Amino acid sequence: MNSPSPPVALTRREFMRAGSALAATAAVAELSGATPAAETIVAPKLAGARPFLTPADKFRDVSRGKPLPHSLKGDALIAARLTPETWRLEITTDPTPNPAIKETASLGMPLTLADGNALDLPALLELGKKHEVQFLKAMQCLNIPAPLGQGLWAGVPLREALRLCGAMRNVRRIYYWGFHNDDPKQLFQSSLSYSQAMETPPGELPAFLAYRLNGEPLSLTRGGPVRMVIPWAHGFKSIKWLQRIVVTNDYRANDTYAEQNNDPEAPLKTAAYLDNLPAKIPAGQAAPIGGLVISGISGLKRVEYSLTRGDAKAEAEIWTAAQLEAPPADWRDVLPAGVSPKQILGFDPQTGRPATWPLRYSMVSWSATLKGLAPGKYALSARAVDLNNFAQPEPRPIQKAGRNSLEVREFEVV
Ligand SMILES: Nc1nc2c(c(=O)[nH]1)N[C@H]1C(S)=C(S)[C@@H](COP(=O)(O)O)O[C@H]1N2
Ligand SMILES: [Mo]
Repeated sequence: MNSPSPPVALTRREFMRAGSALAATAAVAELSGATPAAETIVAPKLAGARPFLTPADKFRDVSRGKPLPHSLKGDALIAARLTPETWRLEITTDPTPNPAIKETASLGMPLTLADGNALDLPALLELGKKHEVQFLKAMQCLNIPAPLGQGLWAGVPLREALRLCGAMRNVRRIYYWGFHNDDPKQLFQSSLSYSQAMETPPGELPAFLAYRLNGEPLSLTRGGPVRMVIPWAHGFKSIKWLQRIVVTNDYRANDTYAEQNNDPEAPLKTAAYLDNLPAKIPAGQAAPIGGLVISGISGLKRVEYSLTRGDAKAEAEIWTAAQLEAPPADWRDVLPAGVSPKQILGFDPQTGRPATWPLRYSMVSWSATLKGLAPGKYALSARAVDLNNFAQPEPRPIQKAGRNSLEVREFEVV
């Protein structure tokens, strides 16, 4: 593998400036002495112009159900127990244990609607006073080649909720689902191993029951009142409108996603995504390019891009390091009011600085500027290189373990 020069970090302010794009483009064009083309071509909207935290209603939505749970209103919403007052979480043993497994799971104290001891929101918030965790996480679907959004999520680790149920025996996995119109066909279920739920490695982020996003109560649109969030996984493990957790001795992952040919244990991928480019770029003008990059389970070393002439298929790819968005100089500029980075997992609790950059399971922008391109057709691609020096789409070219193909954008310099 070639080793390009180390990436240069741009401050957020520089990114925002670059985001007000044409001005920057024009300035570079002026420096290079080129005559601006008569035809006005709008520069690509640069990634840095995106807010660091995606507003709750601006996430790309991936939801099943008819009617969609977040379209319910009034009495239907109350009947669905999806208001803060009516929300309940049941934690039980497997109602349909696999007959092939002789020992069945048991719980010291199941939490059920029937027994009147299901967990309600005030009890969960009370648990949060002692055990709350917060962290930044990008939501990304295993099957969609673009991040859905990034949030500051807050809630209670799943292990703390499970401890409410007393002694457990013969539990190897934990299944959970959300509201699905009481229709088995609409069930969207996911699962974790017992160890994944209970034993968070130091420095890692726990599976948790989220009740806040970006400093606000978790909205119905994003899966509130309470949603599961699995930091290291794709979106399908982060079940919205959470209502039921089941402990079982069935050792198999029975995620709904597994039935659709997806790898149910695939972790979030390190991957770069390219913003759209205009179809035509005037010769002599510098063209800003960029996109987003998610730091997945294998971490991120750098983002690289490659530009090839569209008419020269055999041309060797040359990969050039792009610039990564730097951590905000002042986190107060991007975090909800009153939240200090010292409280957020993944940051040093003393200094408030991120322990890694980008933070694992979060996303940042990357950018570069193309200059001096001769007229002709081009193809641009971008890739992430992880901390094992594996360049996308390695080490996992199996797309059903998480979409990780190289994106290509074609354009013409005129
Ligand atoms: N109850 C429920 N939870 C769900 C889903 C769903 O259809 N129903 N979709 C999952 C999938 S596949 C993804 S990618 C994420 C998307 O989260 P978002 O809509 O908040 O962006 O939610 C997950 N949680
Ligand atoms: Mo998804």
